[in-house]
Amino acid sequence: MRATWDIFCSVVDNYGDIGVTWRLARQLVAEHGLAVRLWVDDLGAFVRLCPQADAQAPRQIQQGVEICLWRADWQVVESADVVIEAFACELPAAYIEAMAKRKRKVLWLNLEYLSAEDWVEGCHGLPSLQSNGLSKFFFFPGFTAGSGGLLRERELLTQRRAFQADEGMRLTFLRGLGVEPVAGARLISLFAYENQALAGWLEVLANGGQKAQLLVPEGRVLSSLQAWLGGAALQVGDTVQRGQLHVQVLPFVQQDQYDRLLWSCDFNAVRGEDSFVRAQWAGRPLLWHIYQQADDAHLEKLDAFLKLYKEGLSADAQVALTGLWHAWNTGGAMAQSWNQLLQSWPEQQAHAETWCLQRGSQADLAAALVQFYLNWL
Ligand code: TRH
Repeated sequence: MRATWDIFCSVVDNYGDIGVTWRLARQLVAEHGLAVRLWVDDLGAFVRLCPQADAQAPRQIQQGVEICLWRADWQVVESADVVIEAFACELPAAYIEAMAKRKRKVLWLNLEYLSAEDWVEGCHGLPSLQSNGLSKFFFFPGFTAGSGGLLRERELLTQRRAFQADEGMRLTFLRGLGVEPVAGARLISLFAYENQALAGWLEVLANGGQKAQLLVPEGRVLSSLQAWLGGAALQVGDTVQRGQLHVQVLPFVQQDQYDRLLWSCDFNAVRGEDSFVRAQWAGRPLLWHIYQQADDAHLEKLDAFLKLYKEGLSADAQVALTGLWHAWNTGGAMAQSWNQLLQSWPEQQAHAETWCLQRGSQADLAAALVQFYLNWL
């Protein structure tokens, strides 16, 4: 009998929680043949990622995954063989009871947030004994072999390479989004939170030596873009030009389409967790707007990633990258480090591909979870 998996997702804010769990659930079904239920407490957020879904349905099947509304008034259900609480969300007490009572033992995992910090390897896979006698294991995604790895579908890098090698495919895709590439322009995607550093970057792009075409999916950064541009509120489909800079507002697309957008661009500004990983799989230079935490804890996470990512870059390229990422995440001045980055552009491009290939040679997160379960049995 195939193993059953329950994934619990509480949507805190934004799309990272549901983005990660939806991607994981689909992969467990498609590549590992598992029976997966995804419990989500905010179907509205889910519908944004999966527009064909029904925001009212308590249960529905989408791409082989059973999507279940996680209601506050929990109705007792039998627990699965493997239970994942994503990002330390709190499971319903009655469900935990059902796990403890189940004849066949249950693997209980807490899937943590992604971090490149050193301590991750030491904590990955550790059990914690709960008061009801069950053990909960901490599963840490990460960038190194000693971590739980990164979400990466089996054919992703092959598909990405085929797409990038075929200019026709790229053009068809972009035109499908209503984007007509501007001749000679550097194509940039922008997905970020509200960001004070944006104005400085837009300024340097507008006054740059090369044209830049900025594609901005609908979302929080539009308010910062709007502030710089002035004028009427931005809408999907709007295009604006300032000097060398051409800006276009795109719709929020499905995850697979967003991947293709990242693959199509020369440079990707991404945020949070999932888009950050997807930009790495695009094999193109990137800029990360990290999710802000109390006491600036996120800046340590940012530096931990930079420390790993910078390995193998020349000193100048490292300085440019660090300067740019710090400015972006602290509301600093972007112009100098952007211009420095342009000076090391071919190196940054080659490095992004190398980084992607290195990470791509490690086990992916879904496979690592399945292996963890098999070892535990
Ligand atoms: O939305 P986010 O800011 O999510 C964040 C982070 O995960 C953060 O760590 C977490 O603490 C917080 O949520 C609660 O960024 P992220 O992780 O990139 O998730 C966005 C998802 O949206 C991702 O799966 C990609 C997807 N996406 C689309 O499907 N279409 C689009 O057009 C765009 C721009 C994104």
